[in-house]
Amino acid sequence: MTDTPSRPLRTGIQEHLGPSLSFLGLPRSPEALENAEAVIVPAPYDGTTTYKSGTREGPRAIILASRELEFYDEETETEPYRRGIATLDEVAVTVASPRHMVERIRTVGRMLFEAGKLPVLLGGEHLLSLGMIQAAAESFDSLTVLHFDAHPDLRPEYQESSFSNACVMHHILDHVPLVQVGIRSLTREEHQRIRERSIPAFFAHEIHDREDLPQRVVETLSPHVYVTIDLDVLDPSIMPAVGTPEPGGLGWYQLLRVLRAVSRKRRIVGFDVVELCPVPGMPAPDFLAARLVHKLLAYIFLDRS
Ligand SMILES: [Mn+2]
Repeated sequence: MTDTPSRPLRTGIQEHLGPSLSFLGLPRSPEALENAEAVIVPAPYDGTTTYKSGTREGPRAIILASRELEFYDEETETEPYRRGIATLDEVAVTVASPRHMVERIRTVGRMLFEAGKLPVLLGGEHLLSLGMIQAAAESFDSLTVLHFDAHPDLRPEYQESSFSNACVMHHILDHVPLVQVGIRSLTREEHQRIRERSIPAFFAHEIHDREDLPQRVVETLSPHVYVTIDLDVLDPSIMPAVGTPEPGGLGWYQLLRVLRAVSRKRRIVGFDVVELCPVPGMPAPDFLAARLVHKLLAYIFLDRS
């Protein structure tokens, strides 16, 4: 026993610890969360994945890679972390049903939108986006969902369930306008649906050599935009770490140019990066996903200031 008050443990021990398990390795604290403009929501769930599971490892891989990124973004000449980027603990996975998991994401999303935060969901499988999109649609008028994906995910049902990755956009179709970019793998029925519902869909074979893609995408959008990025929208040459790699995807700068234009001309209220399925011994896709999150935050912060 000693009479002298001891130094708070955290103060003394902190200098011997590595970066926090948070986006960019930023220190975690309740104050950091309250003050943050953007909140990272890691959701390690791949409960309905049928072909190649592993996207449950995605959020952690993105966060680990993000700790190696530079704070500085040379294109915007900003340091996005200065605006406040907090990382939540992982969303608890429920095995009750995919519907429960979507509902949980929706609840988390609703709380973040109500607090005025910009949610950044890290998947995990694409089904999770549905919860965040529902929360965004409840929080914002005139919302469009801008959906980057090789697949339109418009099936009403897949393997006897409508709560599947293949059906995500089917659920929102009657509630929120949808714009799709990078589509290059779909069924005849999905293609018919795109036509019948007049969904602005930018097929990969039509846009791969179009310089005016960013402008054309922007023109389809309402004032508020939620961006959902299934990483398989990118070409497998730079993004092989997805469950269903399809040739002919977008390039890095092609995707960034669209995001830059959207951020400039519309208000992005939240976004997600999903379907990273890390490949052991191959760090590049994890870094790409982390940098993509950082880039989009840089764009959004710049245009909001
Ligand atoms: Mn996809």
